[in-house]
Amino acid sequence: MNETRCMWMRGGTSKGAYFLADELPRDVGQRDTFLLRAMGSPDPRQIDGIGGADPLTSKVAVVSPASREDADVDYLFLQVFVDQPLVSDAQNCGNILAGVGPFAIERGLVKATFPETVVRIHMRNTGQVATVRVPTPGGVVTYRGTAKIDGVPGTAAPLAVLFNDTAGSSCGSLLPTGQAMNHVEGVDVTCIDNGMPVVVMRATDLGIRGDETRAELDADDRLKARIEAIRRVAGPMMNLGDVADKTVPKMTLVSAPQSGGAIATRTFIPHRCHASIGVFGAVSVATAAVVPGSVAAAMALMPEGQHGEMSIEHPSGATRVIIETNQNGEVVASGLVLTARKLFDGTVFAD
Ligand code: NQM
Repeated sequence: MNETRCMWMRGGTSKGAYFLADELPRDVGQRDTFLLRAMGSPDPRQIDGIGGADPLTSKVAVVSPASREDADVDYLFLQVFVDQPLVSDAQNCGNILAGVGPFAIERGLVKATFPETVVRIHMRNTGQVATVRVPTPGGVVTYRGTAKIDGVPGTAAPLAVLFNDTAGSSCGSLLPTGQAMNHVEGVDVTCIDNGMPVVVMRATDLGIRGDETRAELDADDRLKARIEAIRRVAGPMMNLGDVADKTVPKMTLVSAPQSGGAIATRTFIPHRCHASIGVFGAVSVATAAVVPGSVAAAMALMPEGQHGEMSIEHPSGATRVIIETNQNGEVVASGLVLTARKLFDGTVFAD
């Protein structure tokens, strides 16, 4: 296959190519070859493709009719590496998820209702279902609106996203090591998975303040080598096996909140610093903050009650996450508001 239909969308604070599954090669090897060529990988500039030379803009959503009854569509997330010839399905992506509901309606997989359409999305990477409310006044998707998310200029239509069963999505349990805190390579860590495997560490334990810019942290090769050494040990402890070629676990350095939020973060995904924070990354860090004895709990400023909105600070602002706990303090649901925008619809070539 040398060309196929493709919609280019911003989803949350990421950007990617959205495809219908039956418009891509069925064979996984051929599919990945096509996607690498279309994105322009491997090349740090992705000059010969549509990728944006950043892991956050080299993403793919593959959407198909649902394979289970409690969902409307299936969504497979693929990370196309920028400078390696790799395509990975080893992680989910909550930002690209934001565009899946609108895309499914635009392509006719889901019929729009008035004034909004609820789309239940089976996230194939991890096996859970997310529920997204897509504004469809007049029976068509609207991208314009008043919702603002940090890391994206301007405003857009709000997409309310709800997750119920994301604990242990990739690692089998919320705390895959069985403990709220472990000691790895001389550093206290909390290994957690509430939608995304994340290793939470104190920024100060890694010799930084926690308010540095993305560029400053990306330029710090010693820091990045230390984080990678911790990640290689933590990965197997989190039931992820050898993580040398995987994009999980994500590595989040936390510090006391600086702008009125619950906690401040700098996240490596895993080799470059995130411009903000991933959606499931934010949900997992927020969850760590409510786990007694975790690295995050000690420094987080928590909301009152069982239905708390937590603001997870990051390099370009904050992500507001709703974390719902039961009487025992266990997290039972999470949610947040995202936005997405259709940028281009056409044919992508991989000649
Ligand atoms: O954690 C980046 C992103 C992500 C993933 C990454 C994401 C999530 O911001 O749910 O959204 O962590 O690689 O798109």
